[in-house]
Amino acid sequence: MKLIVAAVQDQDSDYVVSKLTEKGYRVTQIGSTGGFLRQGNTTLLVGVEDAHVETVVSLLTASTQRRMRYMPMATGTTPSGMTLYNYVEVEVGGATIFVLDVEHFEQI
Ligand code: 2BA
Repeated sequence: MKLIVAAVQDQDSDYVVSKLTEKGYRVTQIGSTGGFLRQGNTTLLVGVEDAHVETVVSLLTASTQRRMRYMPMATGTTPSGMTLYNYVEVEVGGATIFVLDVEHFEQI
């Protein structure tokens, strides 16, 4: 058995979860924050038999999109002390996917 951990964008999370549950996969949705942008994203946990990993990864790939985000970056200060910002473009997602071996699985 494997545990698939996937960071997806909030905009895609409801759609991805509905696609996964439609196909009979069980999923846990956790609100998370990306360390670089410090913006909200969603972490999904999907426990599956090994033979289903490829299907779930394909589903995640098909149900998420890459998007541009803009991150404010301080570039200096005016003589009056106001901070000046530029926005840096950052491309985020579709999905960042980890596939982990599950040592033990039990439901009580
Ligand atoms: P964030 O950490 O907020 O990263 C958002 C996007 O910023 C990343 O998109 C990437 O394009 C860029 N980025 C991140 N760290 C960077 C750095 N040190 N220098 C330059 N650009 C950087 P994605 O790669 O698609 O990642 C989306 C989200 O997936 C991340 O949000 C984070 O929450 C998660 N993630 C990505 N890689 C991870 C990893 N190796 N371990 C744990 N979480 C990860």
